[in-house]
Amino acid sequence: VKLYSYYRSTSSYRVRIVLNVKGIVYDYRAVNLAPTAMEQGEPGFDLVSPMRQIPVLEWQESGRTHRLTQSVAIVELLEEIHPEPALLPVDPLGRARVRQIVEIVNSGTQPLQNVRTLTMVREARGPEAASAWARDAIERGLSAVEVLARAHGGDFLAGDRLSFAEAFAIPQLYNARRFGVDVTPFEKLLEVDARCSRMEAFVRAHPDHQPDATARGHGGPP
Ligand SMILES: N[C@@H](CCC(=O)N[C@@H](CS)C(=O)NCC(=O)O)C(=O)O
Repeated sequence: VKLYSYYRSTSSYRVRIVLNVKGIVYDYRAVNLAPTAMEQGEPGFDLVSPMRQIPVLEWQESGRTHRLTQSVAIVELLEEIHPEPALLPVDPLGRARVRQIVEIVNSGTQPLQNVRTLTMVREARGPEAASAWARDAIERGLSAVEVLARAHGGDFLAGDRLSFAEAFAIPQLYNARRFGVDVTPFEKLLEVDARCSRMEAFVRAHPDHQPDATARGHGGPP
């Protein structure tokens, strides 16, 4: 299995966490999304990923190359093929509560603060407005996750078991810090983040520990 990834791409970070939790060994294929490189725009990359985005999971089966994009689709496939350890509860409402957090991050937060959106806001309104826009989107999303985690969480965000909720919310919390969001009100999230940061699967998936991480990349947003 090969994962097209960029060290601080939060959507890739989600998939790295799930691959690690499930013990699936993968090859890391770096795609440099930095504004100076923009490798996602290279000719032919649309054949790998029609949206020219990462993550992309690639594998060989019966002599054919298969590829899948979209982190939600990828992790759902991994859950079905490698059911253990399970990252969705067995009861339907429990599963829906996990997916509720997944969607708050996946469709309600990350698209509002991705490179494309922020470039457009920056061009229309300037760099400070773009940073404020990103912080606002992240604060709104993580506040909702916090409310739900306080209501339904336990040792983890959607109960007492690790689930996709952490695979999505922890990378978004990483981005919150990167964009200078005050994360101190997110007490439940921080508690779960501390628990996850002691798990090897999360440590190995962290942006700082990817082969393409650079000292240059440890600063603020591009
Ligand atoms: N919904 C997609 C989002 C993918 C996405 O936004 N990827 C970003 C990195 S986190 C990307 O490739 N950005 C480059 C670009 O849009 O040009 C997923 O969950 O996989």
